[in-house]
Amino acid sequence: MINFKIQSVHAREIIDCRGLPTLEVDVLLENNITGRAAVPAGRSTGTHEAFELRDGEKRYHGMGVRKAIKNVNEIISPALVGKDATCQRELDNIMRQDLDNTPDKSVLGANGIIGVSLAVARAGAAACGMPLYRYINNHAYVIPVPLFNLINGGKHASGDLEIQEFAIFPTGAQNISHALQIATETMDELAKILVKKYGKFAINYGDEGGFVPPMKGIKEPLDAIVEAVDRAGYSDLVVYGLDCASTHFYDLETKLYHLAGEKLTCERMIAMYKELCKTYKLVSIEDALYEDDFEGWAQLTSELGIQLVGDDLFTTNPARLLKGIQSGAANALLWKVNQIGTLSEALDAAELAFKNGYAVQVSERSGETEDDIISDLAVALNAGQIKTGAPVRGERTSKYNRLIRIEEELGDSAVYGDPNSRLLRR
Ligand code: 2PG
Ligand code: MG
Repeated sequence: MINFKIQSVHAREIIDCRGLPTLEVDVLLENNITGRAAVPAGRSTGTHEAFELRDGEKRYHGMGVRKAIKNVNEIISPALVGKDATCQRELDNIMRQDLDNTPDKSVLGANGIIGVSLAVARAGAAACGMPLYRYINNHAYVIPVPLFNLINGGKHASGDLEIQEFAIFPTGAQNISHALQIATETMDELAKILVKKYGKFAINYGDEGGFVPPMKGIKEPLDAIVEAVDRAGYSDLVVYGLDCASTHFYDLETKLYHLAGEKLTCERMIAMYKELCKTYKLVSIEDALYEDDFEGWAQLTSELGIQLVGDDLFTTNPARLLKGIQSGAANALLWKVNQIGTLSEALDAAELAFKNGYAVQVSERSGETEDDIISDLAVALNAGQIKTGAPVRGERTSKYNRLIRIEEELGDSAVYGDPNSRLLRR
């Protein structure tokens, strides 16, 4: 009889890719098996995300997470000791309902809770002798198409671009290794184009490993990326995506978007996106409009006909997603586990999305660690798409390299990309 009982839960403070503190959690079972997970952090966060508890003290300029750690070690741990690690939902419910009991997990801190939730999943999988993707879904087989973010703007970069992410989707690649080859060769070509046109500082990296050239607007970066793809010889295999993170250039008082020197209404934003879709092979736009403008989103969704992903709009929250479904806002969910704070709730959000014909794009945060858990989760969901930055820097490559291993493990049963996705139809 296998013993799945939790012996201890222990959190420690580590640092993320921006040099900011975050939590790493170890869940130790009585059979000496450990599950470990590290917690990512956003920078262009949505207002409706679960509460991230920071110390607000002198050390690390207020960004320490010792209070969240204390909550894990002194409140969550005693409540979970002796419980079965494979009862994920039960354990998540103990944390969110019995111990925290706020809608945004503001008593204990969602950063602590999600760390425990993910470490519990890893411990359960390890105790069952299974890879995490298989433990979560016995029918997991889809290797996600990566959305490689090659030019960084918005809050992820110290440049002038308001749009946060300019990305390529190698939808025509044969497998994940081929997708990575396409992305890195394209990045190489892009570097040459940027250095030639803007000088050597143009290829400094932003938060997600993409370049930060001194460009403006939307077309200038898109043109450079399209040219790079062309020079690399992959025009037939690549389509394009944006994360506009538009809430962060939206003026709440005037209700106007401040973009590339202009002040745009919602209608003009939609018209602009339509124009862009005529010029570029754009298949996916994330956070094209303000996070609370469900009406504008519904209009956008009915007019555009491409994948429209809700990130700050939904914050992986089943209640907000339901509102979106009912109002016809967006047709895809950006899926970030730490936005909601437990794995079970995040899985509920994904299920709700799929049931209603919404796509799910699994995503990293701009503040990541080397933890590669989202790769397993993306495969577990058969989501067909993952967004985890440029194919450089350890906190991004850890995810891509994990996908290579999973694809190898799945062998002939692996399928690259979801054949039913609207991404592959354009
Ligand atoms: C986003 C994310 C990840 P952040 O907006 O989609 O790319 O950024 O983690 O800063 O919220
Ligand atoms: Mg986003």
